[in-house]
Amino acid sequence: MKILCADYIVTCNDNFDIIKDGAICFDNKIVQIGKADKVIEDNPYAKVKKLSPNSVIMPSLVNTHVHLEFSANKTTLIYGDFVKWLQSIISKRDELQKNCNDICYENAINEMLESGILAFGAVSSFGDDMISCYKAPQRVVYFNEILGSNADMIDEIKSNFDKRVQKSFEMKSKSFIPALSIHAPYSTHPILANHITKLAKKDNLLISTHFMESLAEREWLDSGSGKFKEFLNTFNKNAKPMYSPAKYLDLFEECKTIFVHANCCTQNEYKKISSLGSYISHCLVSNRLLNNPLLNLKTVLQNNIPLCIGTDGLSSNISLNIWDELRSVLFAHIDIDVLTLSKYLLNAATRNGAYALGLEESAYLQNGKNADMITILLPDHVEDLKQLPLELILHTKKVKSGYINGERYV
Ligand code: MCF
Ligand code: FE
Repeated sequence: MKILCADYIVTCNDNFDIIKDGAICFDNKIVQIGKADKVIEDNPYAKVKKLSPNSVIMPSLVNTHVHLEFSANKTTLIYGDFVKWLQSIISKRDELQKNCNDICYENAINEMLESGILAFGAVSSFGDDMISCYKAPQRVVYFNEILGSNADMIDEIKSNFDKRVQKSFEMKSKSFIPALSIHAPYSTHPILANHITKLAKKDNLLISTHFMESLAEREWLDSGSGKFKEFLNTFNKNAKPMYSPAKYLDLFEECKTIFVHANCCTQNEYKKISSLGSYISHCLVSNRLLNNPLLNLKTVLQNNIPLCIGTDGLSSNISLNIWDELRSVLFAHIDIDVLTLSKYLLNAATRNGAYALGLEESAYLQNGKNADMITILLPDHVEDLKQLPLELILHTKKVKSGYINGERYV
């Protein structure tokens, strides 16, 4: 057993307790957490490590939405317009896919690891990233993605998808958890979407889906018009929306779902997302680059929808470091008090993300939970503990160490 002592422990538990001069005693689970003197006294045989002054211990960070397969993108894709970006990813995806080799995947996974992301949800379009995700030190929820609207292609898409899912199940382990993704309502035929929800219910699998990300998607699903009409007409002259937004949401009844983006929802849609017990993954930098509206956080809060954080892929971000994302989120939502928002965001990036990915045992720091945690060194002393969440978001770039199941990986 080991004991780590730090000036501050941010537990992210139900009360958001912060322990000053605290310690955690752990093996693969947390054995005891509390004031350092007491923890050391109660566990005389444990090996004690005192972290440098101004250190913080907190739960592992969770990136609930990333696409590793597009990690080779730097300046290839077109930003500034969602539909133009979609067109560019369709025309460039082969090139991007070819340019992301094992080292490219490893770099992306490492960037996340060094920032303290010890669990992530990866959406995989082709299965190329499966082995890298399997080998990653982090806990990975691997969302096999399905998409396609052409009725003639359904059998082929399904059989290709089923093979990928099966492969991911062969690799299933404690830290590699297969799951499913329906790309979006504008891109996925109801037969394919139903295939996924049926499978999810049968095997109790998580689902991730992009939903209501752009005004173009809103207009298309509401009235079959707008930029999406022009775009989808290039594939099918008679393209029509395949769902109303309400019908799409109905698909997820009895499923454990993460709605990614959800920044263009109506009040009724937020109510429905809330009643489904689903999560919203907020990918703010991606939304900004693709010129999509800012998520209304107050409305999400009012509807009691748990928010989690996603970086999205390097296809619509410049960084997979979750602290970069958190700083952007903090600076963008100017309608919420900065201290309140900082606390809310730490919860979103830790416990909510863990719950969203089905990793309840790693959600926060408490006796009996997994010893999944990170340590951070702040540049100076923080007098008022109310400031601590904000200071963490402002100053952290890389973590000092990261433990998964009590084993050190950073
Ligand atoms: O979250 C962003 C924007 N919204 C939709 N899709 C994606 C995002 N990042 C990557 N994607 C992928 C998606 O998984 O882009 C492709 C899909 O494979 C677009 S559809 C050909
Ligand atoms: Fe995405």
